[in-house]
Amino acid sequence: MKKRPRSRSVLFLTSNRHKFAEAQTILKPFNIKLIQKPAKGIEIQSDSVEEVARVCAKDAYGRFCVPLLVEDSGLFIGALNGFPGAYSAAIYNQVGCEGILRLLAQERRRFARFVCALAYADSRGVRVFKGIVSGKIASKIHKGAGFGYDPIFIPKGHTKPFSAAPETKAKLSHRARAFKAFGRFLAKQAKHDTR
Ligand code: ITT
Repeated sequence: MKKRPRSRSVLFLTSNRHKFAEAQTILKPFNIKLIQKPAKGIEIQSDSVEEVARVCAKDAYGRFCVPLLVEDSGLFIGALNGFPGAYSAAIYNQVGCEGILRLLAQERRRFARFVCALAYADSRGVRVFKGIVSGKIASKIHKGAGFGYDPIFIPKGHTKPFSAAPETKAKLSHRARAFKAFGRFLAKQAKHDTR
Protein backbone atom coordinates (compact mmCIF):
# COMPACT_ATOMS: atom_id res chain seq x y z
CA MET A 1 0.00 0.00 0.00
CA LYS A 2 1.23 3.51 -0.88
CA LYS A 3 1.90 5.81 2.06
CA ARG A 4 0.08 9.17 2.11
CA PRO A 5 2.50 12.11 1.88
CA ARG A 6 2.71 13.59 5.38
CA SER A 7 2.39 17.27 6.16
CA ARG A 8 5.68 19.15 6.07
CA SER A 9 6.94 22.02 8.20
CA VAL A 10 8.98 24.71 6.52
CA LEU A 11 10.54 27.79 8.10
CA PHE A 12 9.69 31.07 6.36
CA LEU A 13 12.27 33.72 7.16
CA THR A 14 10.47 37.05 6.96
CA SER A 15 9.74 40.00 9.18
CA ASN A 16 6.75 40.95 7.03
CA ARG A 17 3.55 39.63 8.66
CA HIS A 18 1.48 40.36 5.54
CA LYS A 19 3.74 38.21 3.38
CA PHE A 20 3.56 35.47 5.96
CA ALA A 21 -0.24 35.54 6.22
CA GLU A 22 -0.65 35.45 2.43
CA ALA A 23 1.86 32.60 2.09
CA GLN A 24 0.16 30.55 4.81
CA THR A 25 -3.20 30.81 3.03
CA ILE A 26 -1.71 29.90 -0.35
CA LEU A 27 0.08 26.82 1.01
CA LYS A 28 -2.81 25.42 3.05
CA PRO A 29 -4.15 23.17 0.25
CA PHE A 30 -0.66 21.71 -0.17
CA ASN A 31 -0.50 20.43 3.39
CA ILE A 32 2.55 22.56 4.14
CA LYS A 33 2.85 24.12 7.57
CA LEU A 34 4.77 27.39 7.57
CA ILE A 35 6.62 28.58 10.64
CA GLN A 36 7.60 32.24 10.71
CA LYS A 37 11.08 33.26 11.75
CA PRO A 38 11.24 37.04 11.70
CA ALA A 39 14.84 37.37 10.59
CA LYS A 40 16.03 37.08 7.04
CA GLY A 41 19.77 37.07 7.74
CA ILE A 42 22.22 38.42 5.20
CA GLU A 43 20.77 40.51 2.39
CA ILE A 44 23.14 41.28 -0.46
CA GLN A 45 22.87 44.46 -2.54
CA SER A 46 21.68 43.40 -5.97
CA ASP A 47 19.19 44.54 -8.63
CA SER A 48 18.02 40.93 -8.88
CA VAL A 49 15.40 39.72 -6.39
CA GLU A 50 16.25 36.19 -7.48
CA GLU A 51 19.89 36.63 -6.50
CA VAL A 52 19.03 38.27 -3.18
CA ALA A 53 16.66 35.42 -2.22
CA ARG A 54 19.02 32.67 -3.39
CA VAL A 55 22.08 33.93 -1.50
CA CYS A 56 20.08 34.61 1.64
CA ALA A 57 18.44 31.14 1.62
CA LYS A 58 21.79 29.40 1.09
CA ASP A 59 23.37 31.30 3.96
CA ALA A 60 20.39 30.68 6.27
CA TYR A 61 20.35 26.93 5.52
CA GLY A 62 24.03 26.82 6.47
CA ARG A 63 23.08 28.21 9.88
CA PHE A 64 19.72 26.53 10.63
CA CYS A 65 20.07 23.22 8.74
CA VAL A 66 16.28 22.83 8.31
CA PRO A 67 14.18 23.27 5.15
CA LEU A 68 13.45 26.99 4.77
CA LEU A 69 12.08 29.71 2.52
CA VAL A 70 13.22 33.24 1.81
CA GLU A 71 11.22 35.59 -0.37
CA ASP A 72 12.49 38.74 -2.02
CA SER A 73 9.93 40.71 -3.94
CA GLY A 74 9.41 44.12 -5.47
CA LEU A 75 7.53 46.46 -7.74
CA PHE A 76 9.23 47.13 -11.08
CA ILE A 77 7.95 50.25 -12.86
CA GLY A 78 8.57 50.48 -16.61
CA ALA A 79 8.80 54.28 -16.90
CA LEU A 80 11.36 54.29 -14.06
CA ASN A 81 13.53 51.59 -15.65
CA GLY A 82 12.47 49.00 -13.10
CA PHE A 83 12.76 51.22 -10.02
CA PRO A 84 12.15 50.59 -7.10
CA GLY A 85 12.60 46.85 -7.90
CA ALA A 86 14.81 45.05 -5.40
CA TYR A 87 14.83 48.26 -3.30
CA SER A 88 11.04 48.33 -2.91
CA ALA A 89 10.96 47.89 0.87
CA ALA A 90 13.42 50.73 1.54
CA ILE A 91 11.72 53.06 -0.95
CA TYR A 92 8.30 52.27 0.48
CA ASN A 93 9.56 53.11 3.96
CA GLN A 94 11.05 56.39 2.73
CA VAL A 95 8.44 57.80 0.33
CA GLY A 96 5.49 55.38 0.31
CA CYS A 97 2.89 55.16 -2.45
CA GLU A 98 2.65 58.97 -2.47
CA GLY A 99 6.30 59.26 -3.51
CA ILE A 100 5.82 56.81 -6.39
CA LEU A 101 2.77 58.73 -7.64
CA ARG A 102 4.76 61.98 -7.47
CA LEU A 103 7.54 60.44 -9.57
CA LEU A 104 4.97 59.41 -12.18
CA ALA A 105 2.93 62.62 -12.04
CA GLN A 106 3.58 63.68 -15.66
CA GLU A 107 4.02 60.13 -16.95
CA ARG A 108 1.50 58.47 -19.24
CA ARG A 109 3.35 55.14 -19.34
CA ARG A 110 2.03 53.37 -16.25
CA PHE A 111 3.15 49.78 -16.90
CA ALA A 112 4.51 47.97 -13.84
CA ARG A 113 4.91 44.49 -12.50
CA PHE A 114 5.31 42.81 -9.18
CA VAL A 115 7.95 40.09 -9.01
CA CYS A 116 8.34 37.51 -6.26
CA ALA A 117 11.46 35.35 -5.99
CA LEU A 118 10.96 32.52 -3.53
CA ALA A 119 14.07 30.57 -2.60
CA TYR A 120 13.69 27.16 -0.97
CA ALA A 121 16.74 25.60 0.67
CA ASP A 122 17.08 22.05 1.95
CA SER A 123 19.74 19.34 2.02
CA ARG A 124 19.50 19.05 -1.79
CA GLY A 125 20.40 22.70 -2.39
CA VAL A 126 18.53 25.89 -3.29
CA ARG A 127 15.69 26.26 -5.81
CA VAL A 128 14.07 29.54 -6.79
CA PHE A 129 10.40 29.86 -7.79
CA LYS A 130 9.45 33.07 -9.52
CA GLY A 131 6.01 34.67 -9.73
CA ILE A 132 5.17 37.74 -11.81
CA VAL A 133 1.99 39.78 -12.19
CA SER A 134 1.76 42.58 -14.75
CA GLY A 135 -0.38 45.66 -14.43
CA LYS A 136 -0.27 49.42 -14.11
CA ILE A 137 0.17 52.15 -11.54
CA ALA A 138 -3.08 53.87 -10.60
CA SER A 139 -3.40 57.66 -10.71
CA LYS A 140 -4.44 57.87 -7.07
CA ILE A 141 -4.13 55.94 -3.83
CA HIS A 142 -6.93 53.57 -2.94
CA LYS A 143 -6.64 52.65 0.73
CA GLY A 144 -8.13 49.32 1.75
CA ALA A 145 -6.78 45.83 2.35
CA GLY A 146 -3.25 44.56 1.81
CA PHE A 147 0.06 46.30 2.36
CA GLY A 148 2.92 48.11 0.63
CA TYR A 149 2.11 49.17 -2.91
CA ASP A 150 -1.27 47.37 -3.05
CA PRO A 151 -3.15 50.74 -3.01
CA ILE A 152 -1.62 51.81 -6.36
CA PHE A 153 -1.17 48.54 -8.31
CA ILE A 154 -3.94 47.53 -10.74
CA PRO A 155 -3.41 44.06 -12.26
CA LYS A 156 -3.80 43.70 -16.02
CA GLY A 157 -7.38 43.04 -17.14
CA HIS A 158 -8.81 44.54 -13.94
CA THR A 159 -9.98 48.00 -12.91
CA LYS A 160 -9.40 47.96 -9.15
CA PRO A 161 -6.07 47.96 -7.32
CA PHE A 162 -5.09 44.99 -5.13
CA SER A 163 -6.10 46.97 -2.02
CA ALA A 164 -9.70 47.03 -3.28
CA ALA A 165 -9.78 43.42 -4.51
CA PRO A 166 -8.05 41.04 -2.07
CA GLU A 167 -9.73 38.02 -3.70
CA THR A 168 -8.17 38.96 -7.05
CA LYS A 169 -4.80 39.38 -5.36
CA ALA A 170 -5.13 35.97 -3.69
CA LYS A 171 -5.70 34.37 -7.10
CA LEU A 172 -3.14 35.99 -9.35
CA SER A 173 -0.51 37.86 -7.36
CA HIS A 174 3.22 37.37 -7.85
CA ARG A 175 3.28 35.71 -4.41
CA ALA A 176 0.35 33.38 -5.21
CA ARG A 177 2.13 32.26 -8.37
CA ALA A 178 5.53 31.65 -6.76
CA PHE A 179 4.15 29.89 -3.67
CA LYS A 180 1.81 27.66 -5.72
CA ALA A 181 4.76 26.61 -7.87
CA PHE A 182 6.67 25.79 -4.68
CA GLY A 183 3.67 23.87 -3.26
CA ARG A 184 3.40 21.76 -6.42
CA PHE A 185 7.14 21.08 -6.32
CA LEU A 186 7.09 19.94 -2.70
CA ALA A 187 4.01 17.77 -3.23
CA LYS A 188 5.76 16.05 -6.14
CA GLN A 189 8.91 15.57 -4.09
CA ALA A 190 6.93 14.14 -1.14
CA LYS A 191 5.14 11.68 -3.43
CA HIS A 192 8.45 10.58 -4.88
CA ASP A 193 10.03 10.17 -1.42
CA THR A 194 7.21 7.90 -0.16
CA ARG A 195 7.56 5.46 -3.07
P1 ITT B 1 11.33 40.52 4.58
O1 ITT B 1 12.57 40.99 3.85
O2 ITT B 1 11.57 40.42 6.05
O3 ITT B 1 10.73 39.29 3.98
P2 ITT B 1 10.24 42.94 3.43
O4 ITT B 1 8.90 43.62 3.48
O5 ITT B 1 11.43 43.79 3.74
O6 ITT B 1 10.20 41.65 4.40
P3 ITT B 1 11.21 42.58 0.74
O7 ITT B 1 12.61 42.96 1.08
O8 ITT B 1 10.98 41.43 -0.18
O9 ITT B 1 10.37 42.24 2.04
O10 ITT B 1 10.49 43.88 0.20
C1 ITT B 1 9.47 43.82 -0.69
C2 ITT B 1 8.69 45.12 -0.63
O11 ITT B 1 7.96 45.23 -1.87
C3 ITT B 1 7.67 45.11 0.48
O12 ITT B 1 8.14 45.67 1.68
C4 ITT B 1 6.53 45.95 -0.13
O13 ITT B 1 6.78 47.31 0.04
C5 ITT B 1 6.64 45.60 -1.61
N1 ITT B 1 5.76 44.45 -1.92
C6 ITT B 1 6.12 43.14 -2.10
N2 ITT B 1 5.06 42.36 -2.29
C7 ITT B 1 3.99 43.18 -2.21
C8 ITT B 1 2.62 42.98 -2.30
O14 ITT B 1 2.09 41.76 -2.46
N3 ITT B 1 1.81 44.03 -2.17
C9 ITT B 1 2.30 45.27 -1.98
N4 ITT B 1 3.60 45.55 -1.88
C10 ITT B 1 4.44 44.52 -1.98
